[in-house]
Amino acid sequence: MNGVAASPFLYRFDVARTALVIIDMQRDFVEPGGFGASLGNDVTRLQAIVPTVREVLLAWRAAGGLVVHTREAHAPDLSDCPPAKLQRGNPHLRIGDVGPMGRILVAGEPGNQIVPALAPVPGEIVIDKPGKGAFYATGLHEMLQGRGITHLVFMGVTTEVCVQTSMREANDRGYDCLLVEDGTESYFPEFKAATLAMITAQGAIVGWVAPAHHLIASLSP
Ligand code: C5J
Repeated sequence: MNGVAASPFLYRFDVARTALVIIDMQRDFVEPGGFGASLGNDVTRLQAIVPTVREVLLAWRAAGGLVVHTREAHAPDLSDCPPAKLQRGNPHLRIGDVGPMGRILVAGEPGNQIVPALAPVPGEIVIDKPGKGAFYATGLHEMLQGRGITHLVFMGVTTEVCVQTSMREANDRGYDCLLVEDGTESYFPEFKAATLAMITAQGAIVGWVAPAHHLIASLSP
């Protein structure tokens, strides 16, 4: 059993029953010309966490833990993208439009790929999700149940949208969830801060939060 010095209190987990879930570290969110930038956001804030996410990913792989990567991705015919999602916001490029990295948030396009530093390796699970949450219309819960997973450690972007939605979905399904606070980022620092506070409120109502070095230290033999 491992223990991470976390907020609001110690997070205990067994690597064999825990998956590291990396949410949407895709070019579409962290590079210029993608979906995030099309909404007018400064993507350099999100790029900055890539080295930390990689450090945790390498430590997790070395510890032999299961890794899950997600991508926000739609079918080329957008049959899995409801009009309510397609029409929302005021981006200069909408989902499915052609941008400098191919069609925005469409599976298989260059912009939809996970950034090279965090690329999945054989044996890791890669989930394409049409929603913000990793559990909606993906079969992820069944995959995790089949492997005996009870705990999830989250990183990725954006903190208040796809990461928080996925954590809340996971919490409702009975997983104990930890968010790596410097392994997640938002285009809006105040939204990230509010999300960390909401997750840990009321005695870990959604889960725990800890810095990457605390998690890595807990993985050392
Ligand atoms: C958003 C995400 N923000 N991955 N997606 O639309 O958080």
